[in-house]
Amino acid sequence: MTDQSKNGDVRGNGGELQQQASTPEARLTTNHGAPLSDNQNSLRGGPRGPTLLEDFILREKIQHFDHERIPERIVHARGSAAHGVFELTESLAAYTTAKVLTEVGEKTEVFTRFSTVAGGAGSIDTPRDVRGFAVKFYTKEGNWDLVGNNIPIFFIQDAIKFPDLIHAVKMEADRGYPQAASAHDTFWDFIGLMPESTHMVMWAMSDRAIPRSLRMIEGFGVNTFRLVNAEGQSHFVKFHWRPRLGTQSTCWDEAVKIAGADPDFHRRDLFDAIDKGDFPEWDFAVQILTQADADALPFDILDATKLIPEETHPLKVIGRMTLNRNPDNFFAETEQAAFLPTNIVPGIDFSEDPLLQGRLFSYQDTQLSRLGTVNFHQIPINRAKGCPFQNFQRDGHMQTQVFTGRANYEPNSLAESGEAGGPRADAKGGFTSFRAPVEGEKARLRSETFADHYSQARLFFRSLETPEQAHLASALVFELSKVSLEHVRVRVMGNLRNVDEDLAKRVADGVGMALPKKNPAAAEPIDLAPSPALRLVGKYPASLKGRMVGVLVTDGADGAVVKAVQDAAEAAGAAVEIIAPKRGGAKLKDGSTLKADHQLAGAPSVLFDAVALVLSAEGCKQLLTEGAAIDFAKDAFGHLKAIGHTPEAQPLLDKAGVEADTGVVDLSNGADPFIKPAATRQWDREPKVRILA
Ligand code: HDE
Repeated sequence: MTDQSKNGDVRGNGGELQQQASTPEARLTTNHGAPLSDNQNSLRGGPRGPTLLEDFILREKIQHFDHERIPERIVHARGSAAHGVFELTESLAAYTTAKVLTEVGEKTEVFTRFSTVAGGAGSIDTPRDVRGFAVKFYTKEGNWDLVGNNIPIFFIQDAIKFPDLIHAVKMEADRGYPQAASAHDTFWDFIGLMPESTHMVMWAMSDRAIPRSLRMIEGFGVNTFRLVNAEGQSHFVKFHWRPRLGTQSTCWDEAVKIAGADPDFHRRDLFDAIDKGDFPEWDFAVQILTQADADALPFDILDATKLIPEETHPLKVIGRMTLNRNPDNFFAETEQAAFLPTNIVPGIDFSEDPLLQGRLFSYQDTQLSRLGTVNFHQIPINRAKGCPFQNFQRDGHMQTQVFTGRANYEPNSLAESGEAGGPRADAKGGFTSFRAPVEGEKARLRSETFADHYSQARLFFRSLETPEQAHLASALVFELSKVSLEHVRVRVMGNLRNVDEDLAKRVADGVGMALPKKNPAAAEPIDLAPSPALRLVGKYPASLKGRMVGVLVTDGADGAVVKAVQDAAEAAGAAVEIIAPKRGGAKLKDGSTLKADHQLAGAPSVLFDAVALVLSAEGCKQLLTEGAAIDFAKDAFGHLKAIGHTPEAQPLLDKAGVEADTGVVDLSNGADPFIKPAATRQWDREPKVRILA
């Protein structure tokens, strides 16, 4: 029973307060606007009697809840997104009429969604996986969606293999696992049987597939597109995103541990950075090729398993994207965002890449089952914002537009009698397909020019720095060791021998198997000049900008050292968080209390890019029996991070097996010497902490 008090609030039987609205504007209503008097109790026949079917308020609320979920994306289900702006800095007017690429200084609103591919919507952020990098530009000429990845190539050459690829990588059909992992039989079975996937597998096994932050990944349009200029001439184009923060990856062991410590690691990182005004930025760049340039390539520009080395075809930076606003509502925006490669604007066109051609059908189609209606373009996040959209498409589920008048067909002459006649096609400014010549017999064919599956896989491996090569080899060892079918391992290894004999030997040795015979290659691989741009290590300057330093502080610690680390790290562009054995903070040497951002057990060092241990002698002694503290130091060392420390922390470092090196810095001489190693991983340390293939 409820009891109405004087101020209008209602108390339930347990005496709990039920908040009441005091104005019509503040009051709860049903979906249809009827005001509610009670949001705590359903309508019952007597205080202990049955709930009545008549309770339309209960039924509406529960029924809405029952239908809250929509089917998740079949791929790229797990994603995080942000709003932002794209600013063009250099015009491509010689190549295209697209306003978004020709009006220098123009700021175009964007919505960008990053994603993993294989896992479900509730899976972890840090599996070994490709990352989606989808950008919706709300241009003046309609939405342009550049639906790319953080890897410039793809597994397959023809869209007809996509369902097979995805079935193979997702959880196995009978057992429903593994979730968000490629290390299992069916994935490697498919890969071994599909030599064209070898190049992409190199990338997927590289450190690119275990990024530290979504703010630190490159993006690629992957497929070849066309730019079409005012004269109707076409150039091929590849699109690239370059993170201003540089790239950074995790160690595999670190990625695995982050998954436990914070499954939302990337989502939180992106949200927090934007929330505090540290807006991530990417340069936007293009590679432009004439038909003659394309013909001179040693591979087919229409083959999505190939990249165009930027050493031979340099990138031209033409703009910048800044992500500066978090979504207000995850479901309404991030979940309902529908990216479509078919969303292009006049002046941009498709190539005949058979992978892209299949994508042109798939994305529109999948929205129908995911969002349930042909009117998904009317959902606010999907609406064209930069210009009106108007046509004679009508009705359908969830139609939200209220059309007036009789004009729902074209041609019509209604305007002749004074009625609104509706929009018309624009022969000059409207979208015109490039008049690409088409010839040949109708057949299910793969062009001979798609036959070389290994040269670029070799190019990629040989372009990497030594630690990256070792990580790639070790990732292959890890993944193949999870494969239970021996013949699958043998076949994959037989393909690898076409890539690089040394790599194949290292992997076979790591797995503990004999090196099998080389598989026959459809086209003998050739040696291409290495492309340093494919590396991660050393490609961008070392930086602490946008990174996170974790400072572990105990009671009795010297506050001046904490402050020195904080000041130096913040001056270098990093954020600093304090970790203490108790959430309430640490009582410092001078008697003051330093507030903590985290309790030690909930903030392992995997969540930080560099760490400092500012401990008192007594504090250190206590931590010697705290596993979380020992792991904190041990993992920071194992994950090649810089460790700053007070001399009093030495017993903990010893217990954690931390050995002296240039990345382990005594803070007695100030925090500055800690900053340089903190801005990078200590690659030299790696042979001391793990056996790599
Ligand atoms: Fe996708 N892909 N894809 N894909 N893809 C989807 O569309 C598909 C491919 C990519 O944040 C789906 O709306 C086919 C390449 C991203 O919402 C689906 C083929 C590249 C996203 C689909 C490919 C991508 C998707 C699932 C082979 C890099 C997430 C949900 C022909 C250039 C976008 C959806 C977001 C999503 C189909 C290959 C990138 C099923 C058939 C290559 C970033 O339509």
